[in-house]
Amino acid sequence: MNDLSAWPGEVLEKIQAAQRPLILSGAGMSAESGIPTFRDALTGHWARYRPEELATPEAFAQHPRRVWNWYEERRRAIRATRPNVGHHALAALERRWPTLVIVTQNVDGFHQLAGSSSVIELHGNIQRSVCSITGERLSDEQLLASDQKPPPSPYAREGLARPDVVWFGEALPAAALERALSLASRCDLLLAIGTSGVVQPAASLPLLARDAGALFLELNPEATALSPHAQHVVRSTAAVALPALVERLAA
Ligand code: BV8
Repeated sequence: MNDLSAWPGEVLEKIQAAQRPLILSGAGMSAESGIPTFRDALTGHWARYRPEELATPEAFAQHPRRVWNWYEERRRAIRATRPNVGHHALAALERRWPTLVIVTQNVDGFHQLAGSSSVIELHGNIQRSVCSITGERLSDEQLLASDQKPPPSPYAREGLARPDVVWFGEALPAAALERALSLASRCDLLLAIGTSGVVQPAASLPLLARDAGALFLELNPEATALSPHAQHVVRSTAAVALPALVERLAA
């Protein structure tokens, strides 16, 4: 069901006029693929933890097996599902707007899987594992060489395999952040999709764009920390409103 009313005429005209659109996506983008959003990623037996307690280098240092198992469970959940029609709508929009870039906080790789070719991963990718000391990539064979959880790293004596994601308290990949900041300061449209706008520095990108003169739109079924700053809010979901946007722009 496409919610055509989600994009009123005057907003649609401004979107159509955009030359340098930028997308900021968060966990809500993958919610309709069945992947719990980050703030509710801790369901079941994980519910006694907060994400900020597991997604940190300290947690990994103290409880490597617990942290590794949480990521293994999330990796399995991601591999058991697919990008949704919202991801595919953004890939279709890129065909209309070759300059479209997606800056994502998500670690599931679903934008790329759906066919988007210009994706900046601010927080890494859960499908990749690296050495906890050297940061070198571990292959599936190296991961499967041991049944320890987490597997030992072949690159450093005390090294362990860790997910190639940015934990709280860790710096974002410098090149990715630099490019995202530069694009946000030069875009003429920023659409934030499915993010609560809590995690920094990603959450500052829409405000940077807006202060630099861009039209800032938010797509989210709920109010967020970013909502008051948006020039227009689409209270809908990614898998409903994004195909509708593609349809409206194609009309
Ligand atoms: C850093 C990878 C410095 C791991 C993640 C104040 C200012 C600046 C920084 C800080 C600050 N206070 C604290 C900090 C530090 C911290 C931070 O921001 N903490 C938060 C809790 C306040 N930031 C950091 O530590 C960052 N690093 O600052 O480094 C530094 C510099 C130099 C040297 C050393 C250090 C690192 C942050 C990255 C953390 N890693 N992920 C993993 O995934 O396990 S963040 C994690 O949160 C995910 O990536 C997630 O994507 C991201 C943001 O969450 P959201 O995507 O917004 O998801 P959420 O669940 O919150 O919301 C979902 C939304 O979707 C909701 O609004 C919902 O309504 C909506 N929704 C639901 N269904 C749908 C939908 N929308 C559309 N359609 C639907 N169907």
